[in-house]
Amino acid sequence: MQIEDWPSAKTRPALYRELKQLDLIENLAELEAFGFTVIPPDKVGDADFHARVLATAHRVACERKDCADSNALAKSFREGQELLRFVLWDDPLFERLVLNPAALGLVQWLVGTDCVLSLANIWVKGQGKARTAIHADWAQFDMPTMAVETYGANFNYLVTDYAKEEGGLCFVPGSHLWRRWPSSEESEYWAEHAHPVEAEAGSMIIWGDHTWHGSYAKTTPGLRMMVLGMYNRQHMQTQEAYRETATNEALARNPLRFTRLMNVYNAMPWGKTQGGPRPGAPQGYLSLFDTTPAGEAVSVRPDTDYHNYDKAAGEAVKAGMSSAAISFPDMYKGKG
Ligand SMILES: O=C(O)CCC(=O)C(=O)O
Repeated sequence: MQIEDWPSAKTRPALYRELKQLDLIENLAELEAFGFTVIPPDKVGDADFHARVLATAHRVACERKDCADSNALAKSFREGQELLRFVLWDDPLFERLVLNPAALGLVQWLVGTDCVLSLANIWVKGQGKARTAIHADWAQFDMPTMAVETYGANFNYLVTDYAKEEGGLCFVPGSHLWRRWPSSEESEYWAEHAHPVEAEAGSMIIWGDHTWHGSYAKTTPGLRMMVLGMYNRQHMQTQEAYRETATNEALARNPLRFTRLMNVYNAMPWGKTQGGPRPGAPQGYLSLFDTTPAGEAVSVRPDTDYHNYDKAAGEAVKAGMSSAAISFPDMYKGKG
């Protein structure tokens, strides 16, 4: 059928058309049916891109762990695993990775076209018994029943090949429909019965925060390595401090979608003076294919004096609210 820009569907038609252009409709169906999907390397990037991610991930991990090379890294990770946190600013290649059209497109299907980046990590695991228990990424621990919508979504970019014996990721297919965390007994059961992902390096695995998953132990020598990106809905606290650490230079060299990922135009929190939308905020659907650097059109959040009441700004707010009723955006039209 013809996918039109139906206002009731907000930005979904535009996103759907681009996912179709990327030949990802089957992946989208897998996400809906089973709660996870694997994007093959050729839909993620070319050989040069994959070679650069491999080299960069190894370099950054070796630098963090003071290892001369990957052999030394593998030795230091025997019987261990670690998430190397907050790698986004360690190399501009990670900026490319979090904007990868295929991954970001499917993530946006799960958490909206205005989602923000929550974390970017390199996850390293060595040979041994280390594994991750079966869990869901739903992190609203005071809300044990999950909302219909996912609040978070992940990609794992595989730096090394994945299989059960390689210590790869595993899923409980269909569990995203149960909308609850596993009990400890269920987690124990599925630790031995979850489906292991078999995929080659350069693939990206995508799933939302409802899906039960974990990983197996790596019984073979060497390293299991991946780059993990997690995205959240805009109202949530991110796991890593992107809004606070993004620079104007980083915004300028990237397309507008990166500015939105950094959440620097979110008006909240307010102090005594109510903040409004800041001019220059990226509007509407932002294409997955846009690579035009944003330049000086955007900027990071200015320093704010939260304790000062700005009388003129207050008068403007008062004037804007002086009509008979305070109005709210129409939930069923326009952006979303
Ligand atoms: O690879 C693993 O051990 C688990 C990965 C995981 O839980 C995640 O990326 O959210």
